[in-house]
Amino acid sequence: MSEHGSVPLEFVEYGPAEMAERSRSFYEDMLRRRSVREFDERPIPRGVIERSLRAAGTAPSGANMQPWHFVVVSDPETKRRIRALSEEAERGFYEERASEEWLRALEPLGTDASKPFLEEAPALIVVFTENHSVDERGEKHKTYYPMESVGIATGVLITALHLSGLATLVYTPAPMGFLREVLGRPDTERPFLVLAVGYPKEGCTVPSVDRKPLERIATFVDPEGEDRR
Ligand code: IYR
Repeated sequence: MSEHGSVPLEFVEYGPAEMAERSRSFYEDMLRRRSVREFDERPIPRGVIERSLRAAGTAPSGANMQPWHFVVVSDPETKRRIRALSEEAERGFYEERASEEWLRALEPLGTDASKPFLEEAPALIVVFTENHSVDERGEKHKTYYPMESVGIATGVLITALHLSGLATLVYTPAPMGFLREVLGRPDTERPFLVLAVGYPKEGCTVPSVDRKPLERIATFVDPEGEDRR
């Protein structure tokens, strides 16, 4: 027995038919998730955001350090500042730093330096990575694999919001150090990305894109002669 204690695992096993149905239904739900760049200004339920953040906080993390912090911004003045500083960073990107190849890759998305969604979306969730975590006693601990951990937690967050009926956009201004100053976060944290959240604007359109087929995104190394299930 570990000196740190353990508890029985709560695990739900489904029969094969229910398992297949659950995975099919989840996949169909996820197929409808799209990055939305035009938001309705209607407010969104705070409880849904809080539960989605709790869900994100269940993500696995290096040495269980849970190296994430989420700042939920609905204050119009703070959103306005984030928009102004983001657009300034984007002008530098689109007019100077971006390579021709990068700009070509972005063409189908139709993006430019203008970021109205940062004010229109009722909430911006700014995700921070903790390079050090501070525990309840105020003691500092190094975190492990913080990027991987926060990436996984953000995936859970996006999924939770989508399945609750809200749209999101992952937004990464470059450089984004200003987010730490604007939101008063400590220097043990680094901004990871901004997640704009809300209802899509009426009549909203999204780029027509397709998803790579399974054969291109996955390889199965099966024993020879094994039946596929
Ligand atoms: N940050 C810029 C550029 C941009 C970069 C990638 I990679 C995208 O997938 C989309 C946009 C912008 O947001 O316009």
